[in-house]
Amino acid sequence: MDALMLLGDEALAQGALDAGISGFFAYPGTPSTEIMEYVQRSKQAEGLHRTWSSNEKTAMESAIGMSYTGKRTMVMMKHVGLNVAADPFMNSAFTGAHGGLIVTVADDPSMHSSQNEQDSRFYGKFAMIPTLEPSNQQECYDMAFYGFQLSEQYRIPVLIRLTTRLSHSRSGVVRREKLAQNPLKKPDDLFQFMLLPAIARKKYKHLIELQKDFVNESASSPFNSFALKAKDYSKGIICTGLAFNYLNEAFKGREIPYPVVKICQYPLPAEQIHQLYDTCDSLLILEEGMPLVEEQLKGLAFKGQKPIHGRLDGTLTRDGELNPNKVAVALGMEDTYGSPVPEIVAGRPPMLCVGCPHADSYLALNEALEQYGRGHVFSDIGCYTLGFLPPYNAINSCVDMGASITMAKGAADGGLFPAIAVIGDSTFAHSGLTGLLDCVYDKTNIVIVILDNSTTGMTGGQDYTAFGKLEEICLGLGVEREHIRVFVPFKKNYPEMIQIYKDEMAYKGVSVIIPRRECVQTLKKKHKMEG
Ligand SMILES: Cc1ncc(C[n+]2csc(CCOP(=O)(O)OP(=O)(O)O)c2C)c(N)n1
Ligand code: SF4
Repeated sequence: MDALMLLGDEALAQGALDAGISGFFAYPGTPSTEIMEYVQRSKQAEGLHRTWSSNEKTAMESAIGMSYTGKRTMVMMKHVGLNVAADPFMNSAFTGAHGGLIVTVADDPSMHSSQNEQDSRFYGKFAMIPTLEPSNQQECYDMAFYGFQLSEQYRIPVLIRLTTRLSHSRSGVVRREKLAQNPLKKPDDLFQFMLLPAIARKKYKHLIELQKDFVNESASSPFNSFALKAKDYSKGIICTGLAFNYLNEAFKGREIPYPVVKICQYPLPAEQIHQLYDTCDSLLILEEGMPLVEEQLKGLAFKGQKPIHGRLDGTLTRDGELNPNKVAVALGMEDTYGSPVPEIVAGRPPMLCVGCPHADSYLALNEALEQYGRGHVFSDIGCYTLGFLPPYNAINSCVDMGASITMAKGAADGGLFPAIAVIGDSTFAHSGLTGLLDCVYDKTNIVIVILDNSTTGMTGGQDYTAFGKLEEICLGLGVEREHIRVFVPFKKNYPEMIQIYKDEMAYKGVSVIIPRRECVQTLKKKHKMEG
């Protein structure tokens, strides 16, 4: 079969395409975005579902719906997206799958572009479903085949957890024989997706019964390995996902003197871990992300008789991603970290692009708010979050997608005046609509600024579902027509923009202001494509 040089994200996408998938559902978010972008570029994917969803919850539910039809499907998101999709995700462990259902979540340890560094393996454990964690790009590809097979065999969703370095690094991937798509076939059991309490209780018992099968699958998984015979038993090593690569890098010729258990499929294969514990003087746990395995081992079972080293005792940093150097130091080897960055190298904080429309929207807003001082603007997540930094210093919060409107509402309910929410157009489509409806229902005294740059700028310029419909949506949700104001954010328009901000602050009710001008980066891309 032919080989391709692929990012981890792309390898998983190509694996799913070759494994007979019928549809992808996703909302963009680093480091998962490239999965859908690859599928959207792929000729092989023509005719499959591959457009962006409004948010991760709608994407997850659509994937459950496609699984209902017997077809194979995958839903993709970044780690915090799984919080948004948590309700259908957790319940999908109860409904189970019909057609193969893979939930792919890309985590971002070290928070290169995220609000937190939560570890999605905990969600896999929480939902009690099989979880796969590739250690290289080939495994990303192969796990798509294996994940669908496991999902269809046990009628259960399978979680695949990626991390930034693997998602965004490239390696050769050998392809397999392609599988055909599944035909349309409704579930044999028409109660399968019906979670009324009486049915859900039975489903929970079934899920509990499946756990021993999932452990057995982990014990015989092609992605787990148990090298229990070794030269030196002073240390036994358990490593998960990408950490396996770092471990191999630490030893010349990949000759590791210690016994090694490689875990890329969960739940944990308990028996093999017990064997490792019994034969070694101590354990070292190398896992990318939070100490999920280490915490389980340090639980009651082993009563701490032998030392277990990892992130919890400071052998490795408690937070942040691993790297070959951190792993080598944890193994007692020399610290080969490069020399410190010289002082002459200045830090370069991220900035809005020159000519960004958000810059003008903020500068005019600052002027309109001058008499009130700082502390009135609740923002959200997107390029416009950079309005926090100088020279704008324009916003005061960024918590999770959609929180701008609802936090400003809560603050207005608490008596803050003026209460301003600033939200991007894609973020508004993702999770701003229901917050706006709350404001309309309560006649909240609030000004909501929807920054319309015609794209999802922060993640590289994807389409979004409310494009071209913002005014109609606001009208439909009950905002009065005369309090939906649109302007073009340009320096020459500042007097008009400031006046509009002031007028709407003076109005005691719900106002929506839409500064509308395209992102200069997407505009550049368009011009380039047009030649
Ligand atoms: C729940 C969740 N999903 C996805 C993301 C990744 N993400 C951050 S901001 C953003 C959207 C930004 O687009 P928009 O609101 O249009 O603002 P812009 O960047 O274009 O200014 C996305 C997808 C996230 N942080 N949280
Ligand atoms: S990518 Fe677009 S929206 Fe983001 S900072 Fe640059 S111009 Fe502004």
